Amino acid sequence: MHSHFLCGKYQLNLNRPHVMGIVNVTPDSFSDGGQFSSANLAVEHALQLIAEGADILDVGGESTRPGAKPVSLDEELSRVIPVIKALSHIATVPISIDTYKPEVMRQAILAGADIVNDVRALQEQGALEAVVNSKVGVCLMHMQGIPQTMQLKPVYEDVVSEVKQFLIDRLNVVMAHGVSKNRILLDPGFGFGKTRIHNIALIQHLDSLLDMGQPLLVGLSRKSVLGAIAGGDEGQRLYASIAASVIAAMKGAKIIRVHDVKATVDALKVVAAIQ
Ligand code: 7PM
Repeated sequence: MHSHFLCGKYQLNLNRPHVMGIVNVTPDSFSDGGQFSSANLAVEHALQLIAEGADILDVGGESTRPGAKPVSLDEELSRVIPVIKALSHIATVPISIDTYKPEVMRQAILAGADIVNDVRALQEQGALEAVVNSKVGVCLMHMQGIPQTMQLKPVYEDVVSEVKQFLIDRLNVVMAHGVSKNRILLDPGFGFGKTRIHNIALIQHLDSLLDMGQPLLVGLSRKSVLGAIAGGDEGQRLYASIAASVIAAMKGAKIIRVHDVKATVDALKVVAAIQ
């Protein structure tokens, strides 16, 4: 089997689990260097993640954080675009932009982004049009509700089949608009409108999402479901995150989105060796 994922100027051979390193671009509250210093910090962090073995970088302006207050379009653009511009010249791996806003997608693609990672699965008005006339790869993620309120009372009759049907529907819509199959990743969206029970059911049955025929991206890194299982707040979830990444890769996920790249790269080398 030779499954190549096409994304911008890259072609990834997903015959082993790949690591997507998270690059958060947040306002720098410690110095008053403003946007230059937060962009520089993010670029430095991104280069460190490449050195640690990241296969992809996911640049986000934090507009998709559950419960977070929305970031304005101008604020998001001014956070992420300078970082993508800088990285597109020096990075040796594909750059992903984590956004649901079509204008951010458009400008990120012009700035050199290779992948659009959209927690709203290109449902926003104009999002499909933003990616269709480019060569970027796309990640379509499932979410129930909207980030501000989605964790209040998520309800499913059958979480696995409902997430799967949503992803099938979005896959069909996106392909019908002219995005080829080999440009599309699917993601069950751990923690996005899901209780601990829902998240665990999705990991248990991750293999049943494989028959959609698309590579799966999984993000469990430091998420609260891991805190609920193993204890600890965000900074203390490394070992639980490694366990979750290994399980996801063993169950067939091809791209694992994480904060802790070096530890995950090592763990997934062990998975690759036995696969
Ligand atoms: C608080 C909780 C802050 C969760 C940030 C998050 C995913 C994603 C995110 C994912 C894809 C985080 C999340 N999670 N994109 N963006 N899949 N495709 O851990 O699971 O960064 S935001």
